[in-house]
Amino acid sequence: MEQWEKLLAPYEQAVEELKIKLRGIRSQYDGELDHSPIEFVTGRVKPIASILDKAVNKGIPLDQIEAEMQDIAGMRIMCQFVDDISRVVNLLRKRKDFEIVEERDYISNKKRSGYRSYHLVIRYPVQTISGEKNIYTEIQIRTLAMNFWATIEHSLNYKYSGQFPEDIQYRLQRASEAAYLLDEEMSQIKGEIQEAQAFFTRKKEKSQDGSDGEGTIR
Ligand code: 0O2
Ligand code: 0O2
Repeated sequence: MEQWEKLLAPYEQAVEELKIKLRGIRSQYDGELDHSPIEFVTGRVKPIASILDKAVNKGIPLDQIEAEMQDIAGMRIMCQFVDDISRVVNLLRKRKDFEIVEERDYISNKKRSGYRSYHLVIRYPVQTISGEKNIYTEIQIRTLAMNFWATIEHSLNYKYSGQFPEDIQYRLQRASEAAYLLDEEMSQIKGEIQEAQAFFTRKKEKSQDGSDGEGTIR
């Protein structure tokens, strides 16, 4: 157990640091009163039981886990609109605090299950008392609709151990298509939605600071 704690400590640190950094992108857009391509960010370190299950399923020897399992540290970035995803990817490609080592586009190439998301694998340097340690972290970038589908499918997957009854399989495929259509529809009225959101943000500011929401104090 002590060895697990030691192994996972840098991953915990990476997740906490990346949460602050990625949430910071959102705050910067909010500060500029500009539409943020990031809606919210979550992160987790994979539970030990899931690491062990995956190692067995993929035939990864325990002493190779760090080199071969790329999602012990996992971040998720949720976006409102599909084209926000490429904006986020471009922002991440420009960063100097980590290196992107792999990109998997499950949006252009949806998985057979119906899963859609954009995945990046990065090498993130964590500063420890014994020096710098570069660890893999997986960043999943998806819309709220993609996230809704993936979360539900993940729970059902757990319940049925990946062997879905035919009717559930069919419903999940239909739900995946519905999530795709929802994203398409929202993209069509994106301008309208953003205008409304900007209006309400200004209105909120106005009621908070007594200004007219355009930076003018009355
Ligand atoms: P479960 O049952 O696994 O869903 P904060 O207080 O906001 O700083 P906190 O409370 O640690 O941070 O939570 P955060 O970061 O908002 O979200 C953690 C949850 O996000 C986890 O739930 C995961 O479900 C999910 N999550 C985020 N990123 C990933 C990822 O890359 N892969 C997977 N599988 N899940 C992710 P819990 O708490 O582990 O519960
Ligand atoms: P968790 O922590 O339970 O989410 P593999 O890891 O073997 O599945 P690969 O190629 O190493 O495959 O990685 P991939 O497919 O790029 O990303 C794996 C992660 O993406 C999964 O983590 C899920 O979080 C997510 N994912 C991939 N396919 C699906 C899918 O069909 N449905 C759902 N809901 N999520 C998916 P894990 O390993 O399941 O861990």
